[in-house]
Amino acid sequence: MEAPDPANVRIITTLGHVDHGKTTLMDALLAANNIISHRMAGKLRFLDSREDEQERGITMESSAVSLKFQVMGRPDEERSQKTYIVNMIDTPGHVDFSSEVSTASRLCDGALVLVDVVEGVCTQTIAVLRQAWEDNLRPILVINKMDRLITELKLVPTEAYQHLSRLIEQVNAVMGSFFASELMEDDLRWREERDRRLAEKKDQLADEAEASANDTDDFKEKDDEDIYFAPERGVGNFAQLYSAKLGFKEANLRRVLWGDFYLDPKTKKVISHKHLRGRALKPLFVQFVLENIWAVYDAVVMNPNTEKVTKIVTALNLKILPRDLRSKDSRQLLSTIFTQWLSLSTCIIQATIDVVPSPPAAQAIRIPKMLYPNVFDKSIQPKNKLEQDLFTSNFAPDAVVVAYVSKMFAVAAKELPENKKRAVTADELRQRARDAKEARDNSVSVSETPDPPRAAPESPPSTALGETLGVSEESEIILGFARLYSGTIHTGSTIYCVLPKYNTSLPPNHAHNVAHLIPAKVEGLYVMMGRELIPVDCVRAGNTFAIKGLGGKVTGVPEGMDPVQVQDSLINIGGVTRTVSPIVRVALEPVIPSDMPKLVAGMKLLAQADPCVETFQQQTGEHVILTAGELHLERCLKDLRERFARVEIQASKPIVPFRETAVKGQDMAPSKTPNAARGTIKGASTQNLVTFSIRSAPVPDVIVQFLLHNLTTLRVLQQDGHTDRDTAGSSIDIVSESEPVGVQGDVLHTPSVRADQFWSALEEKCNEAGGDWVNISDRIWSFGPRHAGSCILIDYRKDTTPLSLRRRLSRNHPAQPTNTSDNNVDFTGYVETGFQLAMFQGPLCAEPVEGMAYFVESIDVDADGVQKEIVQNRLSQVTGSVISAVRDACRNGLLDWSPRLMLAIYSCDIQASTDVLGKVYGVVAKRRGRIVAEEMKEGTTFFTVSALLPVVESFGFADDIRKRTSGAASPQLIFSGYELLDQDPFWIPTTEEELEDLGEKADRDNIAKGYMDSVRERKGMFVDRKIVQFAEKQRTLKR
Ligand SMILES: Nc1nc2c(ncn2[C@@H]2O[C@H](COP(=O)(O)OP(=O)(O)OP(=O)(O)O)[C@@H](O)[C@H]2O)c(=O)[nH]1
Ligand SMILES: [Mg+2]
Repeated sequence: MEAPDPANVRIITTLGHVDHGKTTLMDALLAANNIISHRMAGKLRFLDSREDEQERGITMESSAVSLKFQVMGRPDEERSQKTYIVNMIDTPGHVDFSSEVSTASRLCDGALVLVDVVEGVCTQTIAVLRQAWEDNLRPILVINKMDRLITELKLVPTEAYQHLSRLIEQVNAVMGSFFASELMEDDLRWREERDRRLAEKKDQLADEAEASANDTDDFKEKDDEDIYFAPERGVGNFAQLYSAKLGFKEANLRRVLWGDFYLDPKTKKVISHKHLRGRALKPLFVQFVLENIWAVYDAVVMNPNTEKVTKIVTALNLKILPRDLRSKDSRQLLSTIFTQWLSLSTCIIQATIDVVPSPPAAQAIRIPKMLYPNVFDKSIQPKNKLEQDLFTSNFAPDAVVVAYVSKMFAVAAKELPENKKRAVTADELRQRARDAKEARDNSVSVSETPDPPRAAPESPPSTALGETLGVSEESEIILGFARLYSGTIHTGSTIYCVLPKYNTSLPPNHAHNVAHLIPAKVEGLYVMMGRELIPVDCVRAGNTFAIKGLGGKVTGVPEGMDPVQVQDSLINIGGVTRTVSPIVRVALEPVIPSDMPKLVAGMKLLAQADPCVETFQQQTGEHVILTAGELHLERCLKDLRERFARVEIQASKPIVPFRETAVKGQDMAPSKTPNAARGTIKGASTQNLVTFSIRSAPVPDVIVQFLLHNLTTLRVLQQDGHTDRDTAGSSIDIVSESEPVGVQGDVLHTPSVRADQFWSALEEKCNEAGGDWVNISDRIWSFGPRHAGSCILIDYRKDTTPLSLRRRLSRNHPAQPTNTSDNNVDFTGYVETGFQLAMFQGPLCAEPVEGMAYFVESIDVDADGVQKEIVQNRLSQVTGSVISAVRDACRNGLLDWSPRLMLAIYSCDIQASTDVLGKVYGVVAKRRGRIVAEEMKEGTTFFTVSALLPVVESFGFADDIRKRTSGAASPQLIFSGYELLDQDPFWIPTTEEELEDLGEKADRDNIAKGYMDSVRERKGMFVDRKIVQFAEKQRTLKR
């Protein structure tokens, strides 16, 4: 494909809720490019190339195509044909695959947001709109499945018009709420303000539009409400059709074709609602657009009438073969008529070209935001040549080559074009060997730079991985899916892979960076056409492409292979922000134990191919994968079995995270430490060298909520101050390297405050909570678990300057005064480690703790005793025992209150018709879920039911619902956080009544204990349970 002018390139993606018709829409565009036949368009779902995608009718992986279109210039420009290249990505709508959406939207400049006209705005619609907003994509709203209004809801045109306006208003309300939250304004106030402004403008606009429509001058558009979807911008097609007929200028007609505008039958002029004077006229949109479409449907489908159809066809001046006219297949006839009359692909492409900016224009806006996400200045000037090239999408030969690889994906080696065509000749093999050798020499020359010798990257690049498995026709090749932001990339050139953890503020040869900068050779470049890959020699900036030869997530830089020399060109455009955190964890095991190496290699490939999967080896030695949900898990297992590992695999039951916490119960047992406030635990290290007193208490809800919402901010804050903490060496990280950062099942919210406002906002919340919490924020020593959570360690000692995280992190403050003099050992770091340990694995079933505070009231050190230990070289025993004593104290402190488990909860919206509603309720109740809202969808017989469902009880839920309702209801489960299960797992009946009702142990009815014990059992912890009760009775039963 010859390189097109960058101004004629567009990169867009389809976004939308599951089943709203994205892949079907892509079919129509592919048909227009003659990739598939028109007849098959809509039936084939060409881009769903996986077998299971076709089977289930659900997209699971995003796929890309590059399409070429000849488009006539707009009337106001010169009327010449131009060739446009539109790079498109089709994304899945199911929430389990939303990581595919984030990776796709990172690469694109615009998005087709599809909304099913009947189902309206659904959960994923909102999620994808947010994604588009955050990634600065230009969205185009596509209201899809219009035929359902006619054939299913049987609306008349006027009703349909109202339905459409309501729908657009809903979508705009969603857009508006993002806008408002960006301004951090009060939501309600903003909404009222907008309504008022719109009402005011409506009258004024009506006059203007009315005047201008009847005017013969061209109207100049001014968009101040740029963020909203405005249908009047989308009716160009019709304006073009009718302008001549009605004698209006096209641009003017466009303005009034949507909205409360009417054609006065007498004067033949457009009037606004103000001049209606009670006449029952229909809006222009109804009269000229909807009624015509309805007429076609009526003649073809509802009341088939060949004569009428012929009339319409002649009136519209369409060329339909008589064979088609007489055909029994009314759908076919419909689509033939509409393709000719109102071509979907033309309309979509025209809109894309008009609305979505070209890569140079888009990058000028998007790149600064990507590079400086925390700078809110509107205009950021490029600081160096690299930024200059990036901002302008410069493809000149001297431009820096930077590509962003948003994801890695796997294709079977035999699918690659170079392997497809013919067998490799002996000559070529030799050439390949030579190439490979050269590549090796090249990479050696890289490490021969004067830098300190660096460790070879841990994991070999994936292609090498494929090779170790033996590249046969069978093996999988990992390709990178990328967009070139600047420069021109050639096959055979050498690039640097900048992995997500690369830190640009440090030099490339810094120990931290070495492992995150991997040189690689571009082995192949491809333009993607769905399942086809077309090899190309070079790709210019502003295009998406597939690249072979990479290991990880990269941005690349060519030539001049000394990393220090190219330091200025190395940037890290960053990882993909994840909207769902993987929550379902299973341990895997090959059926034949000797297949283990294959499984491990396969899991590595899987992790590269799907960024939302995390794979690692647990400390217990188990190989574990973490996935977003049940469906996602199924796909991963299938991929492992059939593509990546090719061995039979056994999966454990899904493991679901819990949280532990404590509340103030009604009648708690007496406090463990007599004569002290509840929760106080006194502890000591070996030989009482270090003694301490720590008081635990549940954190007030306002603070917990605030912290949970701002986990990301908290992490950012501490990352910035990270180097300080490293040197201070105050705390030891407790979890093995291989586990992913963060605690499993964290909910990642959009933070409500920015990093610089964090502490003052926290202070406010603390003061709101009152009591002990007033003015506490300066005494906060650490958060947990893993330094960012809702548990707080507070330095409450009276006699010292409190250790304050806030002060430690604030840049302009001098270093923390440490109370270490030369011969005094500072034990505070070990105290913190003990706290972190206890928060990471709580006392109930070693799950993370949420919402507990620990006030350190005293730490006393027997300095002389410690000196003696140092002399005898036994300090590490002391420090070790401090850690475990603090850990135990924190755990016991929690148990001193009334302990609780928290369950991971899915929220789900189920659309169900009235007749199956009862069954839906039954399934939800059986799985200990509860209904939180129920709403009738306007203008339909659908109910939208919102329910909450514990994740532990959710496996098989979607199938269960589908079965019980014969497929009428199909829920999507979205992980929404944790909810307290208000039951003490240690509760046992005490009163006589309870004993009588529930038996001595009541474990049947203690759900919390049930969950706790099952987790403990899994982890091999002690479980307090009698296996056989009433043995005699069982014997009698058997008889
Ligand atoms: N009535 C009607 N059905 C449609 C239309 N477009 C698509 N469909 C149907 O909607 C269903 C879903 O279509 P897909 O294209 O697979 O939807 P999708 O958005 O790609 O779904 P995911 O990728 O799984 O999120 C299919 O059964 C299509 O036949 C339309 O315009 N009218
Ligand atoms: Mg699809």
